[in-house]
Amino acid sequence: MKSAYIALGANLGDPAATVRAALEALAGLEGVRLVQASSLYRTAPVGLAGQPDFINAVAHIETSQAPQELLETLLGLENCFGRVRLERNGPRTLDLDLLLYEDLVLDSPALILPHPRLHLRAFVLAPLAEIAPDLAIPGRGTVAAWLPAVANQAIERL
Ligand code: PH2
Ligand code: MG
Ligand code: MG
Repeated sequence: MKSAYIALGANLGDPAATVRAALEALAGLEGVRLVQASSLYRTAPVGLAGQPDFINAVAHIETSQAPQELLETLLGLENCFGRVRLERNGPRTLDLDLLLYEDLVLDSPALILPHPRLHLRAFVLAPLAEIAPDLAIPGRGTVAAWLPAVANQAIERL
């Protein structure tokens, strides 16, 4: 089994209920074991203003799925939750991003690991720091070391 971290985000419908349901759905996936989930966080939108606040969380899983396979599984789950892609960074019922897969560094058209913006976003770093502060982001240092860099971003633990 390989260790991976997934970011969950939602800001349409009942986002907290969606994120909780998505965590359960993750745990029920073939070849996936949910190791730990962070608390839920209410976060201000990053990248595109004028949309509802997000609910964000991070999950640590163990999986027998390969990275590309896992990515497709996550996109399938987004679709199950009614994801419609209209504009970049725009509102969504559910976003599932693969943040880290073991200590893999990958730059392919479909998948970049570690997630290229994970160390710049409080809505990812804060929940990740809750469950894995000492985790290394390949090429960047630990999660905890990056937290001060995002201290100005609005985020509230529920
Ligand atoms: N996701 C984005 C863009 N902006 N902002 C917050 N607060 N939370 C998100 O999950 C988020 C975002 C693109 O995936
Ligand atoms: Mg995203
Ligand atoms: Mg995404």
